[in-house]
Amino acid sequence: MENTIEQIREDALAELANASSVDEIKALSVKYVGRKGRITLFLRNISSLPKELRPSAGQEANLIKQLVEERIKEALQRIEGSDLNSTDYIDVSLPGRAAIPGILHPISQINQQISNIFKRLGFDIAEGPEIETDYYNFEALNFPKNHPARDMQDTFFVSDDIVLRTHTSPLQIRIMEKKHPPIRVIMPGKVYRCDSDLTHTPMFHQVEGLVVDKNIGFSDLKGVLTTLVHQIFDEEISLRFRPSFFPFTEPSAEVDILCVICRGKGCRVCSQTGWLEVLGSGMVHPAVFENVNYDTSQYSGFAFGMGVERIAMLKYGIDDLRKFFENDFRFLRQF
Ligand code: 2U9
Repeated sequence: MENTIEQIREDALAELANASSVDEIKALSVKYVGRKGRITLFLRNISSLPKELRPSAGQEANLIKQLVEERIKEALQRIEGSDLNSTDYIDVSLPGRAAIPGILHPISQINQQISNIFKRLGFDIAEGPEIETDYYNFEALNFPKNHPARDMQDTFFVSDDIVLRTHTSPLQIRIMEKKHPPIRVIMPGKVYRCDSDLTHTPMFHQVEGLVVDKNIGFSDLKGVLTTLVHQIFDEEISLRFRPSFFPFTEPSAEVDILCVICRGKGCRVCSQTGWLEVLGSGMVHPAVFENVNYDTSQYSGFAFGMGVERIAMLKYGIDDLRKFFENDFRFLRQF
């Protein structure tokens, strides 16, 4: 009888070593350790052995049964390439996980919205270098030599003469150098200022615009910017044009909207003024036109600029500028 269990063991191990499919292994499992398997029957028949042989035969048969069962499991793992007992066993019957569709960053969405508004108004869209010369960033735009914007505290200098553009305005100069009026163009792009706190980041997005033609007046500026603001904020919100100063425009005006939070009553967001600044604008300074050899007796124009992050914060009621740059999907997926 002990020879027989040895024989069963050898047969089982040899057959398992040669098995090459899951079905074959399952059939061998039935053949050796199933209800009527060879090892099972051997164990069942132990009672027919002489009494003194029963304990050692039983012990050996049980060890062989354990060994064969282990080899069956190993053979299955070898073929299926997975550990059936481990927690990362793949349950192929589970439903698949849906891929999260990508979305445009809220700044890109606002940029696109602004571009679409201007495309409908007949404007071109231009892009240009983010590293500029002192001439295009300041000199040609009528910034005097001692203007604070030229200070290290406000501008990133690459060298004495090269800066990271502090606004997209240098591009307007480049365009006017190449093209005669009429000009209707907007310039979306990244700009850089040496500033970092709750409401300022060293890089932010700006959209500036320029219109030059015969007979362009302040009323054209007001008409275009009123249309822009109404379309961005999806309603005919009240605007006010407040006198201001920029080196490249004269007269200049900052544009405010009625506070979107308190509707003019005064609150923390509008610093109790009832108004929120959204744009800077003005009629292009004659000195700027002279720098690009435009005849100021024939042509006039207006220009404007806005910070895209600021517009997005007001439109969506976001109080912390840093949220745009953290790339937290829980924040971004809301837009
Ligand atoms: C040329 C002539 C004039 C562009 C202008 C502003 C007013 C302005 C700010 C808004 C918020 C910058 O992003 S911000 O910090 N911009 O207030 N920009 S007029 O005027 C130009 C540009 C180019 C040749």
